[in-house]
Amino acid sequence: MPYTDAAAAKKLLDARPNADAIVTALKNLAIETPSWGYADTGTRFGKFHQPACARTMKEKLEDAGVVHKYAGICPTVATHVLWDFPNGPDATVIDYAKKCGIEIGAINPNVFQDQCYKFGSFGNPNETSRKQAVQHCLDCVELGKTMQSKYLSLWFADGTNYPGQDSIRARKHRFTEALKKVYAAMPTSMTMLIEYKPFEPAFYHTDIADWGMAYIFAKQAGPNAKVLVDTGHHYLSQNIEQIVAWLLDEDMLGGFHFNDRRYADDDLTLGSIDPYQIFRIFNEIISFEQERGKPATIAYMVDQSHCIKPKIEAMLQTVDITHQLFAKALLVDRKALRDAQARTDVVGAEETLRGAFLTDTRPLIGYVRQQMGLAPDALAEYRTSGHEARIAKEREAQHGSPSDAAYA
Ligand code: PSV
Ligand code: MN
Repeated sequence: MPYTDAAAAKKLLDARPNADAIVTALKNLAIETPSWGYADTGTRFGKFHQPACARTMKEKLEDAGVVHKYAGICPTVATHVLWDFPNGPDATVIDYAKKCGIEIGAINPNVFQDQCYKFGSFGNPNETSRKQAVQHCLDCVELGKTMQSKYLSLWFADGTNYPGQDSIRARKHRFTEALKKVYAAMPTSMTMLIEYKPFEPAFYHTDIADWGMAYIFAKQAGPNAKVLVDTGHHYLSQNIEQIVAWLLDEDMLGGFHFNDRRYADDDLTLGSIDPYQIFRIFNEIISFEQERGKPATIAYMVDQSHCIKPKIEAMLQTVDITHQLFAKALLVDRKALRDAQARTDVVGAEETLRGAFLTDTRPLIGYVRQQMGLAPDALAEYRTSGHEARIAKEREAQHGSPSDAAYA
């Protein structure tokens, strides 16, 4: 069993001069899971209901707590305000989260669902709509204060669907003005994350289409505003690790929304399609951190809502894959890489990276997890626990079949 292969873990670590630092980094990795990843979701064509899915905020917190209990590295849960607090702010959430062994992470305002956002939120030509969007974000800052959240995570569905529909520059100016207003209300303990996306739901232009636009808005807002990279929000073949390297170098990388995709923003499990891409992203981060001699402040968050995989299992699988890929990047022989680069030994440099990527890090993950007092293989442990069947039964008894339930 790879996760319990102690000899393989020892061999991996013995070969590294920085073995202790590798183990510490693996223990300290923190991955935030999304509340919306526990609720029933689907595609725009329909939903396939799961009896074990979370119907209420309490159940979402319970599920995030279970993921943290098994994974050991998911101490926070991101909240999507309108989906989680449909009746307005609820201060009891913070205590219930604690009871579940977790804390509230990023606060995600929702300025895309209301009818008034048909033509946008911060970019909308209609002042009333813009005001409503700004007010909602200001309310989210207040909610964040109550929840002791460190992040206000902003994503906008804004854009236009047809050429000529609106002035691209006027929309840019409206955005700057609104972002500044929200930023001004944030406490200094809070970081504003600005997410970009090249298309969807707007299909001619998106107001924050790429990292450069997010960077400019963040710079205009203030020093505690950074760029959020959602791995699914890029055109196919885009070099995401280069974006990450540049943002790190400019001290503008705030966080990630992790997911994988085959075509567009597909919400697939991280690393299920292209694990080498995620490895290369982590490689840039670890290379930066090791050169600086200290960790970068990056919010690692999952943004996946699975429609056919069981939610908790999918989240545990995601976190395990992330841990493994992070470990692979930690195993890169930095000196060998630097030397090969200095010699312009292209093959040698690439083989150094590939060697680390091809290493089976499951024994190392198992070893670290056991040191943390956890079972070596989180997913296997969960799958044999009977938890999924238990909550399915309990939740159906409480709420009825998911197809009849009112989703909160
Ligand atoms: C939009 O596609 C996005 O990536 C944003 O982060 C949203 O907040 C999230 O998905 C949930 O819909
Ligand atoms: Mn996202």
